[in-house]
Amino acid sequence: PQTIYLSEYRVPAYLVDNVDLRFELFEDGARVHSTLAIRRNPESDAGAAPLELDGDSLVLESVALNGEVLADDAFEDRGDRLIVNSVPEQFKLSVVTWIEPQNNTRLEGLYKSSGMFCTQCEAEGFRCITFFPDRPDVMARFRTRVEADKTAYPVLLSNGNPVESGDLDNDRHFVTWEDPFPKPCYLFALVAGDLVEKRDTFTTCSGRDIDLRMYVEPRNADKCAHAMDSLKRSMRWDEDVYGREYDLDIFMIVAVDDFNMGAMENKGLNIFNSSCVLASKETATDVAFQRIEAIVAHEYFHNWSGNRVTCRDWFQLSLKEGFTVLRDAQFSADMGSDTVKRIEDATLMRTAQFAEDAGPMSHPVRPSSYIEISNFYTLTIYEKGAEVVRMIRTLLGEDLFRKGSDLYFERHDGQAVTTDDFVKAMEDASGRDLSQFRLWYEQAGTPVLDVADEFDAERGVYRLTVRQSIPDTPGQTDKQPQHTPFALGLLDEHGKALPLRLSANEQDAPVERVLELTDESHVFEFHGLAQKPTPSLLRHFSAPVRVHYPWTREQLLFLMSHDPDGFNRWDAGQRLAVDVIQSLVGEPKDTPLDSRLVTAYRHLVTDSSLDQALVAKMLQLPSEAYLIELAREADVPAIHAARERVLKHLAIALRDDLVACYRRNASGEDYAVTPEQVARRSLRNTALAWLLVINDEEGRELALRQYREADNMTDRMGALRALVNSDYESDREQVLDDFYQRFQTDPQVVEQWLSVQASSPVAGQLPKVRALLEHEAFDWRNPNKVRSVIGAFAGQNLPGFHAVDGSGYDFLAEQVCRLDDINPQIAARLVTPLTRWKKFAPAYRSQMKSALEQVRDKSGLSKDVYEVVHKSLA
Ligand code: BAL
Ligand code: ZN
Repeated sequence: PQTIYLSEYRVPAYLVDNVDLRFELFEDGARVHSTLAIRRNPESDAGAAPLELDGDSLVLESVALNGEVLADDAFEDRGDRLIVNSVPEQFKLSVVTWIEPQNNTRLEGLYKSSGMFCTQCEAEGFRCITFFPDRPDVMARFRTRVEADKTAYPVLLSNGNPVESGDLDNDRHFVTWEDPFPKPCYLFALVAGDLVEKRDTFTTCSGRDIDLRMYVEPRNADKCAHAMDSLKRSMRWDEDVYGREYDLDIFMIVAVDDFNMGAMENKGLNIFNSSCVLASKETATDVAFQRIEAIVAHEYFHNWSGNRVTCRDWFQLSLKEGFTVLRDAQFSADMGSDTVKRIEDATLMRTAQFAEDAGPMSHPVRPSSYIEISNFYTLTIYEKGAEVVRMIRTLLGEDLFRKGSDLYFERHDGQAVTTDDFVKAMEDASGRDLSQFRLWYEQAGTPVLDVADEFDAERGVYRLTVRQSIPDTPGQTDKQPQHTPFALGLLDEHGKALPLRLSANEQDAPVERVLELTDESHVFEFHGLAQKPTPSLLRHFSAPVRVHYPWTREQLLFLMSHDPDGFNRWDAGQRLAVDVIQSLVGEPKDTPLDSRLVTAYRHLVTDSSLDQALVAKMLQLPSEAYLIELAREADVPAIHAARERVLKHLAIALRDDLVACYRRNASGEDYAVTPEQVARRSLRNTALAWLLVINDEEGRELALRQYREADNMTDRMGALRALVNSDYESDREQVLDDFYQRFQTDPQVVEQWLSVQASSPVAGQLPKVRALLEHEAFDWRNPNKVRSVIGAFAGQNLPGFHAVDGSGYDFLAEQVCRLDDINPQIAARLVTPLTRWKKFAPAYRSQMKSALEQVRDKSGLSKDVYEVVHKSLA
């Protein structure tokens, strides 16, 4: 397969001003009539070069230029390319293609899901619909006529506004849509199906009424309210916080069951994976409710950060994704708790993005090459990209950041631009020099900050030395220090925040500062201190870096209960738990455990005056995935055993407190996804899980009762998960059966049922996971089902996946090979856990590598999987 390089970017030789599409949809295929108004690009030096259009899996029926059907020798159909040799400066090209959506299992382009037609065009799916310059810097106005059987497909949708509709012969009908905004073809969408419509309206800040519509299958009609409310909140928030008003008269959301991604921001017609949009309290957990709110917001925010201003090329993907993830994170923080949201984001970064950045697919936020762009919808592009924009905001301050964002949207509205254009707008609006900061986009790898301190008692000066280093990553060595905001505070021995005087005579010094790191090493002196303070470093996770500082357990315990910064209180608790667990890895079972951990956790469980949302987070022990990421050579069974020991030790010591915590957090009120209620349910379910870890009989009874009596999925699933992960085998089977009987007709709930089993770390799970693949509910063509079983097993059942006999690795290799023929994008995602083979202890490493080699040697490997596997074996 061919590698694409950023350095080889050239402006398009031809531009498309208008696209006229006509879709004839049938059961055995679809005929697509496309007429493109094309002209030479005055900015291109390609002159009268042949016209080249991208294509994939298309049957070409005819080509006409300015209405004249072209003879066979006037063009060349190379399958992935249609070349028209001689074209005038400006012309209309009409192409008719035949496609088979019903057989499209890759779910790229036009395909069928539960009987409806739908599309996914980002990144390069439009070329599976018709021949087109499939690149984001070709922006055109689309007019789309959809024709289909009226009974089977009463709803016909595309981007923009409906301008015409009517009946056709043979019980068919049509609707024509016109999108007034020029857009790249990756934002094209079409839906045809038998769907119910839910309507609402939103009045924008300038007084325009927007028609909001959700389209779902009839069985999901009662699961739309949360997404609709989330949408209205997002629309208001984007006006208030970023000054962005919606621009079309209609905004539509469609839910589909078979979808590779979470959702897609097609102009005016967002298409969602059902699991990321449909919710009722009976079927969705709190986490799902919050995820839906965030994703609805994310897709909506793309209307400006992505659609009005889009990417010049796919190397710039983080231009829209990083910025939009930051925007949705700000929104979620405003809707709930800022600290909790930050904890969740930092956890994802430190557990998964850092692992990606230290692995074989490590790449900069703006990559410089790729084989298959679908492989670059990564945590680095999304989450690290968001952290990079967040750092700009931290460096500029909120007001200048907003000025920069306003300038960016104003300057580039209707354009396809680069991450550099974004940074330039921030520079121009703020007057700040971000030239060194740009390295965050160019250099891969997680920077390490080594922090050392000393106290000069005589001078009352506390000296902090911060050294920055960035590890080598594939293709990149000898990196330059990056411009990094480093937020910190200092505490005295009572936990009081100390003024941070950078010189002896500084008046009114703040108690928190954002220091700016630009050199490899910095020394900061803080004056006027009576005693050596306790540092609270990298507050709010002010940069996506690892901080190494020789914290003592006393310091961590102190910060855990005294740091005024909630994020760092949580962080101190995590560091302490990590330290305790790590000290037990591979040690004999009777190695004593630091009793101070019990004291600290007892305080959390019993003191209801603490912020309960924060406590709910602090009670989550560091995950196995995080402990693996921190290990030099991970021995997963040993890590699992050490973590289990700590968990059991805490649960035994706090047994009565846990029961009391469980009872105290019983919910008497109507279900609502408020931060208070979410915290309560989380605490209650944590207490339950811990009680079942130690086979507590009362805990078991509480779990069974909670399972039976729950009026919402958070509680039912909390009880189910606790039982499934417990040693109570017959209860486990019974509740699993009951759950399936109750919810078998609801795909989103069945996904949760599959996932809770596949991710359960109880021993001997692999045969059960294999059995799930044979279950009537499983479907190889549905990405959610695949993720719920295979993804959950390899990504969450870490002791099962890393079984010492290598059976977990062989299982994954086998399934990836099978899936590669059905849906390469999903196959390439699923193989990820194997690609981290270098991270593990030698016995595991070699078996992982040979499983990867099995995948590599599969015949007809897709370029998606090829890229991931070859890079990780290099
Ligand atoms: N653009 C792909 C889906 C998303 O990030 O919103
Ligand atoms: Zn996005």
